[in-house]
Amino acid sequence: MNKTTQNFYQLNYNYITGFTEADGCFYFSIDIKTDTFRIIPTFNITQDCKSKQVLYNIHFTLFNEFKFKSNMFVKRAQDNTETYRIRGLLKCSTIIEHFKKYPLHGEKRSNSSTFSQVIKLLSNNIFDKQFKMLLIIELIYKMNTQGLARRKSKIDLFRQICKDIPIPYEKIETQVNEILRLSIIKLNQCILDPWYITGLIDGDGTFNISFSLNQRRIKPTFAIGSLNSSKNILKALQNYFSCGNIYKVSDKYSRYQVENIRDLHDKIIPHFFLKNIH
Ligand SMILES: [Ca+2]
Repeated sequence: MNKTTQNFYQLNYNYITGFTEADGCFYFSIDIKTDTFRIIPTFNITQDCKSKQVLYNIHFTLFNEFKFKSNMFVKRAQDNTETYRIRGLLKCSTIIEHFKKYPLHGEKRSNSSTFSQVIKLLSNNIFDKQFKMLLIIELIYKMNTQGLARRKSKIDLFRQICKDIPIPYEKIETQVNEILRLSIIKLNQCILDPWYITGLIDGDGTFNISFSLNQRRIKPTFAIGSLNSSKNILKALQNYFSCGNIYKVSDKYSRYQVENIRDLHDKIIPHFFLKNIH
């Protein structure tokens, strides 16, 4: 890691991918005016304010910039978080290039791929403008939009585009299925880069020490959770560290956990001496 001017650090690219797997998000905002609307590709990573330096370093590494526009980092006082936000076609194309070279491994991989397909559609003229917008809206609404309040329903947007012309549902579906066929990626057992693991754990991992007065013991735990749809990552972590267990927490969620002191001492801790957390 090279220290550069102004205290910014060049991060490892795989670290950025791991960190995004934990806390990043790809989506499109739709800026609606009375007669028209604009589709704005957006890439976000949200962190607790005390870790905001990592966000600055991510931007520095991806864009080689250390002068930031004020709208690039958004503070939220309610939960004391800061969001790194990259918006627009040009900058998001740089983001896509990064994830092509250093791919995600979990469910977000399909999201980043759909994100890339929509950006491709936005930038080319294969379809006529109206049909292109219908396709893009359909794809956007199919993407993972957890936590995003959509102000308008998909059908309302379709109507706004088509006005009095019937909405060509069948044609949209056929074309969208064709596009999605390219972006749905089977999530297999994967081999994780060590820096990716550090990024992932920096974003979502926990090191915890609990005290049990009844049993008179201190129990250290290392854990990281994920949606079941990305459970392949937990399996890959278990393989990488060759220790620990995977527990099903709920129908949607699982957790990889290491509690054995020897394993923590011999396998988990040494990893972070070599590939340290930021
Ligand atoms: Ca997190």
